[in-house]
Amino acid sequence: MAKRRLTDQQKGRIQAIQEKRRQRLDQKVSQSLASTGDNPTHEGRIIIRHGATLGVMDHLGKLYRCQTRQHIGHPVCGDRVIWQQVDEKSGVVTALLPRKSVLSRPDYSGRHKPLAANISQLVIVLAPKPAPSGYLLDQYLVTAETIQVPPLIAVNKIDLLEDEEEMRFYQQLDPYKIIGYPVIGVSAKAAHGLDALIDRLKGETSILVGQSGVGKSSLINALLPAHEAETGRLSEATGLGRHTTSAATCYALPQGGELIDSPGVRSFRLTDLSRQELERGFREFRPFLGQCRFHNCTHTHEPECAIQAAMANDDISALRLENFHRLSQTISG
Ligand SMILES: Nc1nc2c(ncn2[C@@H]2O[C@H](COP(=O)(O)OP(=O)(O)OP(=O)(O)O)[C@@H](O)[C@H]2O)c(=O)[nH]1
Ligand SMILES: [Mg+2]
Ligand SMILES: [Zn+2]
Repeated sequence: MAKRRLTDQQKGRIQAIQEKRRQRLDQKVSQSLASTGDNPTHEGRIIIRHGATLGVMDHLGKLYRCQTRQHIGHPVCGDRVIWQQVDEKSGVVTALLPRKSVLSRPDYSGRHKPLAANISQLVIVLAPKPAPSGYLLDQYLVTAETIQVPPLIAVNKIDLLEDEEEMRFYQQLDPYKIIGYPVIGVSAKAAHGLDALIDRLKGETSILVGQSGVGKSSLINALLPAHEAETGRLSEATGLGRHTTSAATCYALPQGGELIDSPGVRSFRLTDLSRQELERGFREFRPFLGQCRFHNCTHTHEPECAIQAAMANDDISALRLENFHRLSQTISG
């Protein structure tokens, strides 16, 4: 008991010290926001964003805790920026460079907020446990199609499945494989299938997305033996503590490529999407779009519906069409 209390006390003290240090750093950076005028500018990469604080990496791989000027937009993990050094550990971001892609996610109010930028691959992580939830996979795939970032479906925790269960799990994904989405099986715990995953990550900036608990951070751990050291370095540079899973965080892979860990979701709504975008987000619908008798066909009950006909012809799976209908009820456009 006594020992436990002491530990809690120590923890509190450490937290207080960290908080003070954070405040001092913030103060210094705020003061310097006004006074970096002539400091040399550098190009850098946002590795993590936490509130208003950014972890910026310079071209040598050194991390700086930065704040950002108000007017430049909302830099996020993966963004390329221009920044000015304030002191040996901190700086100010002064410009956001153009993005190749951006992945957004609705916040609690339903407004889309950027989560990561300049990604070239969306790795959707599924697992037998927690079981895949409804049409979350379809939502991610629609997102990938809309932002034009190719997806990869990664089934993690295959160590939990016996042969037959494994087969059944993959069978659920057959409709996705048929329409061209790559599916791979891995186990972060048993270090299984990691080479195939690494092959697909090489040369890409990939983000791991999926339900909370499917093992995104565990995969990062398995792929990055130096991960612990890296998070330590990150927390030191940003003063954000060791647990960075609450924010998207970018890691460099030893084999080449970058991997972004992102906080898990339970579900999200594609509120910002138009009906047309949703239709195009189901890639196998595309050859049939515009061919229904009615231009505003909902593909449910209308006569001469090309989508319904394609389903009857096995060109569109009943499951995907059902998920489309469920999703079309959630969008505003
Ligand atoms: N059996 C098994 N368990 C795993 C595997 N990968 C991860 N886990 C376990 O699953 C749990 C969740 O793993 P995390 O890596 O924290 O999951 P996450 O997706 O990062 O979760 P959030 O950060 O909440 O989004 C942990 O208890 C892991 O030990 C795996 O391949 N096999
Ligand atoms: Mg995590
Ligand atoms: Zn139709």
